[in-house]
Amino acid sequence: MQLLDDHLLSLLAGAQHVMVLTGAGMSAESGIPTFRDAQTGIWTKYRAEDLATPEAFTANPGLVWQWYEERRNTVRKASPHAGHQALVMLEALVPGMSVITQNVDGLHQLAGSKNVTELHGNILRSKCHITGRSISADWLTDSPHVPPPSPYVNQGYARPDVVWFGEVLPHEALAAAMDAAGRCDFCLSIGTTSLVQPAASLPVMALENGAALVEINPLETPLSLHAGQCLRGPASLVLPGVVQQLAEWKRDPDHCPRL
Ligand code: BV8
Repeated sequence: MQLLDDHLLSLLAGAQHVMVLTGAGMSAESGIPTFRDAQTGIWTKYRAEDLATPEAFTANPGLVWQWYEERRNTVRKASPHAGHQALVMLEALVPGMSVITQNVDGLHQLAGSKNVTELHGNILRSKCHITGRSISADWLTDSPHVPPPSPYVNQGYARPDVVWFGEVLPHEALAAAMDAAGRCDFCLSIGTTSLVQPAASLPVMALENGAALVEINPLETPLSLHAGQCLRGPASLVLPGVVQQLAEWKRDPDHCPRL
């Protein structure tokens, strides 16, 4: 497995704040299809980007709700993999770390990461599509309707508490992410095509603020040419390797002389 080069490893060892941006590729090895993966079953004739929109929900709330129900079932069965666990260990090895995720599956929190910002919401939460008020799971399971009606307003429906294309991101989440991008001295971009905005701009902001950038992705992305190093492998293998390198580096007295 590809290793972080010594220069970048020394920067990571000395980093005061690491920003980790993750995308759908981070969850792929937990069994959650990425947005690039072809849709399966009855969904083959739809593109994910077309279903994840307010227009699709307005046009056919039942269809969009059903698509999310099937994705929720996949998420409920998924577990964090060694890459998620490695990020939990990394958090213990560096003074400050922010996990900024585009994913809506909650796997970073399930793995034990403490400082997680969900840019695009969470598929396991639902809200009223008119008022935006949170709707409890009990209300949803008791309802025979698809989608369940909102408990708050007539003509309201339950919808997933995620950010659809064309919708603005939650202000607090975006502010936290931009703060992390402005403060970090090391950025890891993992499992993202770096195409969806404004998330894709965060590693670029980090670079502009002088941070070192490493990309972890089996494939090239538009961000690759800006990265100090691209580790071309799956997150579940590459991340544990990087964390092991860092732990060994920190144990070596030549690198971190005892005070
Ligand atoms: C916004 C939640 C302001 C939902 C998601 C026209 C009108 C309005 C807006 C736009 C417009 N044109 C462009 C925009 C902006 C738009 C955008 O960026 N569009 C793209 C398509 C160009 N953005 C927005 O709309 C955002 N809001 O801009 O608001 C605004 C408002 C109104 C008008 C103007 C502006 C909102 C974007 C959020 C959308 N919601 N998710 C849901 O999940 O259902 S995005 C969703 O898709 C994911 O969250 C994720 O962010 C994205 C998929 O991207 P990736 O995570 O990168 O994953 P992908 O599948 O693409 O690739 C997987 C990668 O992993 C690959 O690189 C692969 O190589 C790698 N990989 C695979 N296996 C592994 C691996 N890596 C490591 N290990 C492995 N094992």
